Amino acid sequence: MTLIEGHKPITPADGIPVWDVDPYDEDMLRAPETFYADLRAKGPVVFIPAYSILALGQYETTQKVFSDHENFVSSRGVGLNDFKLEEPWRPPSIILEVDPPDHTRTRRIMAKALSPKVVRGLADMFRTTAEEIVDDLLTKGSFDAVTDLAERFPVSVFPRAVGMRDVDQRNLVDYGACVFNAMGPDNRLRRWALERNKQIAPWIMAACARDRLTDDGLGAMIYAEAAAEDAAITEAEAAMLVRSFLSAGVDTTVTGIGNALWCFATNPGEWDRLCADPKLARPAIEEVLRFTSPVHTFGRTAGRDTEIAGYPVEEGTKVICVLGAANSDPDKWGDPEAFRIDRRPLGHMAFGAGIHGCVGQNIARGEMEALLSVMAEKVARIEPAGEAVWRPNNAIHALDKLPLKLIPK
Ligand code: OVM
Repeated sequence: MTLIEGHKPITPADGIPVWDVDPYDEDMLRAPETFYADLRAKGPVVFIPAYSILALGQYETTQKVFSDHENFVSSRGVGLNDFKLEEPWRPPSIILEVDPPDHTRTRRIMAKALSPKVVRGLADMFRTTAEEIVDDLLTKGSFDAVTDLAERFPVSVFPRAVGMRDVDQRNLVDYGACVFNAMGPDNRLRRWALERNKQIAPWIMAACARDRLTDDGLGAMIYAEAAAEDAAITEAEAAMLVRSFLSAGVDTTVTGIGNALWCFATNPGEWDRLCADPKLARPAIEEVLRFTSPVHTFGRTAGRDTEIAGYPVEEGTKVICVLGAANSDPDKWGDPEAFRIDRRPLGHMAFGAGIHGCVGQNIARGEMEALLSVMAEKVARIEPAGEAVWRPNNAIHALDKLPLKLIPK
């Protein structure tokens, strides 16, 4: 059988709309809003022949399929490659790219290391670091908020939380970008990722080793699980779970923070509201996540013959869940194109849904809250100082450049 993008080509069931579109076109990835709207308008499920995949963008169907780990598995990869048919581009993640019961065992360990209690213990360090960085930026004129703030803050606090001895901003951010680009088709972005990964992967794996981690971080907590009596994981698996921290915990929060700054720079009235009522920091974060969907697309594979919205779906079908489209579905959200920090968008899909829902979401929120709260105390206005440029990625909707100037209170 000839594979397409590393998976079995499918014949869509009668009645599923066929759409001749490339969701991974770089212009589309930079400005996805019309793609999101068109995808939703075509129906609950659409067939895209260019990649022989199904795509979902309406909130209800996307949420249902994404949470249905029994019919739509992760163990065959969450990108377009079917791990059952083709060699994965890197050793698969032992939490992301697995199903129960394997998933249950590793998920429990990661959830413990990333619990609300652990995150509360990091709050002071997050705040102090945010103060240092914001104070420094307030002395500058304009700066690039992508490198100098959105990257700098998480790269200052997250490796420290993990207990990393080796920190390299470029390698850490690029590794996340590689992981997410690798979820897409064999395009320029994915080919870049596979090349860049050759340089970074040895550095990443070395940085995950027990002796490259301090005794008091999240990494040490994972290794302690491997050292315990009746340990649930091996030491090699501990290294793989630390790799998951670095795969999923840097580029995602960098993107969330960059997107938050963009939201406020382009909606100064909402910044005024946050400054007037700092308790809005938490709901504001949720609205940033809904409004910009840092992870715009995530995949699943039909593990057996099943159905979507009443249409039969054959085993082996790759399904892309367009989280950005679900998060802007007018059937779910009133006036979805408006950025309103007091919206409280319960049920947004930015962290996914179901048993694979982001295990790091507490720490991600903790980082964003620390930074936004400190800025709300010190910064009167977040002013654009040039054109914002988006950076295409097969799974992440992130900025490439965001020139800003901060006006002190
Ligand atoms: C992992 C991993 C990588 C990318 C994303 C992710 C969003 C997890 O390596 O476990 O979750």
